[in-house]
Amino acid sequence: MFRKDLKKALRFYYITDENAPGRPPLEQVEIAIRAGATIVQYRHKSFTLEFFDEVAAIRHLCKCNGIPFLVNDHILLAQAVSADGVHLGQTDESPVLARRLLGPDAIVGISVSNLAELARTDLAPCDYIGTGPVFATRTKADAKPVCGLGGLAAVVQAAPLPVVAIGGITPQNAAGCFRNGAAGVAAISHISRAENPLENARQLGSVCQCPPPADLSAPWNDEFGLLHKLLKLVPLEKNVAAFIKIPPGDDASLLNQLKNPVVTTDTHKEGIHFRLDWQTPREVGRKAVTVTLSDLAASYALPIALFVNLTLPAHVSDGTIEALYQGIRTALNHYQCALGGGNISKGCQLSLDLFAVGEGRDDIFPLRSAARPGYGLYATGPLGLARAGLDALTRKDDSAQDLISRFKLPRARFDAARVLAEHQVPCVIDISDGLAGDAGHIAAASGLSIEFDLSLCLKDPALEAYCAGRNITPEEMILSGGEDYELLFSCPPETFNRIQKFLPAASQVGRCLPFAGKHLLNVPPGIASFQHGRR
Ligand code: 3NM
Repeated sequence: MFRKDLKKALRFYYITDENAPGRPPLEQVEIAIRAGATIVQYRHKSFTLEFFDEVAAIRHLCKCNGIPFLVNDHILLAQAVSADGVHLGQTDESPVLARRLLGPDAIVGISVSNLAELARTDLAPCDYIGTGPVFATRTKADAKPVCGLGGLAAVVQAAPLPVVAIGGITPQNAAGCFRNGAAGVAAISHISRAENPLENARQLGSVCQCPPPADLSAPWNDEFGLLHKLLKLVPLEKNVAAFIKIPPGDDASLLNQLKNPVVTTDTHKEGIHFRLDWQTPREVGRKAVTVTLSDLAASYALPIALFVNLTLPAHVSDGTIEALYQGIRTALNHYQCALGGGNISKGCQLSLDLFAVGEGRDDIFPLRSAARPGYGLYATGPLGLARAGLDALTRKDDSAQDLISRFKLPRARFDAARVLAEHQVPCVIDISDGLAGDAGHIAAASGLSIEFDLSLCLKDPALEAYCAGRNITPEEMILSGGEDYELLFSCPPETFNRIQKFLPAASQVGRCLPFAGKHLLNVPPGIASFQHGRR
């Protein structure tokens, strides 16, 4: 992912020093990142597996801070720690092998100290060149003769790849390297062996014009401290405090008595339900809560309390976790739901397992099995928008922001649920699998056939415009998948006529018939319902 924007990433290049007295590589990298380093290379000439944890920790730190991490010499070590790439010397393993083993997205760097070496080097599998020593260095025992700014400029002019200057780099001579065409400067001892390494690193960062980050994002490690902090981030608002007798902080929280407790749970896993390269952590937190509470809306229950079980890989930073919780808080405040408690554990995949408790109604609890032949099938709002938004996201189409935000930030339709409940609509489901999928659940549970009729269905103009540009039909988007979280409901047509004035965006999407051999009728060929994990 860094390969595309490599030139920018090469600007302030820090290489670890295994021989810096009293300053281990992890500490060096922390300092370099604090000062604005844009890329880090782990270099350890006498590496053995006893240092594996050190490499993994540095790798995590770079990931938390969005900085590419490369390994010097060792292709397999780079692979083992999922590094972003390798840097190879002229006598190391070949760049061709590195490319083959690490894949097309890996960054592959190669050392080239002069024009003769450049002429001998196969640059096809490489992404950048390290040239040096530009100035005298004591850090590399077997360094080639100093090439000076002239030697650097010669390689820069002859090479088709960005060049990083290395060897004896200081803030005083770095500007000369940039003037001679270097894409970046790589430093070791000016930082690793300095009396005041942060100060030296900051000076170098300033010459590189690489601003330091607001703060270092450290990998999380204190489960209880973090939980405590997060619970504080979501204080019990006055309007929901009445739901909870003893708030979170003990082993469990004590809820006030509920007449009709309704309980639901939902899982949101990175890579399956959300992607942090598509959605911000705030958006992920907000959507996860909304989607979970939407099940309460579809049960005519009002939200009372939400419980959050977070699984966090070590590389997820405190900042990301806090942003997730800020999103959770936004949604909880919006739907007037209390945070009842939570748990945090380490795991390989970032995941939010949410449990919600709601208060159901005395008079009705809607069921998927309560549709009857003769009833109509209706949706509380326009459909297909979230599916089209997902389509736009995968195609990196930034012009469809309205649709993308329908995918990222759906609404739970408690407002519509209240209208349906007051009209005693017996059959409801929230649309999380697309119309075909969720209508299929109703048809199967009710033992009948549903005939789609999308000619009656309200079509959103943004969806129609998007589909026209993509040469697909809105019906495909409406039926074939997506997470609209509108409510799909079935009731007698007379009931719908009475409801419509309270829900002007509601429209008919089909009708219920006695079972006719198939649960879904009038489905255009090629429509498959979207299911998580089948992308
Ligand atoms: N490679 P310092 S010079 C690792 O010329 C390395 O290829 C070089 O360390 C090369 O910043 C060098 O302490 C050492 O001079 C650079």
